[in-house]
Amino acid sequence: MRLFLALVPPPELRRRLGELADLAHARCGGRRMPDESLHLTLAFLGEVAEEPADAVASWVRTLAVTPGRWRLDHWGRFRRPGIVWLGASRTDTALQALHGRLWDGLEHRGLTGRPDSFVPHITLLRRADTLETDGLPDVRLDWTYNQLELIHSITDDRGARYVSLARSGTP
Ligand code: 2AM
Repeated sequence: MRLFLALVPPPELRRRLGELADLAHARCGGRRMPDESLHLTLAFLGEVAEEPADAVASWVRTLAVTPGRWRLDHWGRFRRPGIVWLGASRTDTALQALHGRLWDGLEHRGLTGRPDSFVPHITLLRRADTLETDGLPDVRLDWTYNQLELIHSITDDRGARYVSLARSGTP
C-alpha cells in the first residue's frame, strides 16, 4: 500500500488553504486538490507491504511530535508535474529536524527512500496550465501543529483519496 507521513491542517486553516487553492486555480488552472486532501507530507514511504506497514503504524502511535508553528508565506512551483504549492520563504529548522528524525525511525524499521533534501510544501494544484503565480495574494498564515498521521493513498479513476491509518500521540 502507498503510504506517507503528514501533518493535516486544522479545520480553520484547511478552509483558508481551500480559498487560496480556489484563487490559484482561477489563475493557473489544472487540478485543484480537494480540501479534504490538503496536507504537508513529512515523509513519502511509497509502496509498503502489510507487515512493515503495521510496524510503522505501531511506531507512529508511540511518537510525540514537539509542538511547532510553521509560517506559510511563499507560493512555489514544481515544473514537473506542474505543481503549484504553498510553503515557507525560509527553511524551517523544526520541520527539517522532524523529517530527519522520522527517516531515522523509518530506516531503523527497514524502509528506504530517504530523499537528499526536503522542501516542505502543501500542493494546491496539479498539472497546472501555467506556473505563473504573479497576481496571487501575499500570504501570511501560521500552522500550529502537534501531531502527525500515517496516511494510505488509494488511487482510483477519480484520483487519489487519503485514509488516515494512525496518529502520533498528543504531547
Ligand atoms: P506532492 O504533493 O508534491 O505530489 C501523496 O502522494 C503525497 O506524497 C503527496 O504529498 C506527494 O507530494 C507525496 N509524494 C508522492 N510521490 C512522491 C515521491 N516520489 N517523493 C516524494 N513525495 C512524494
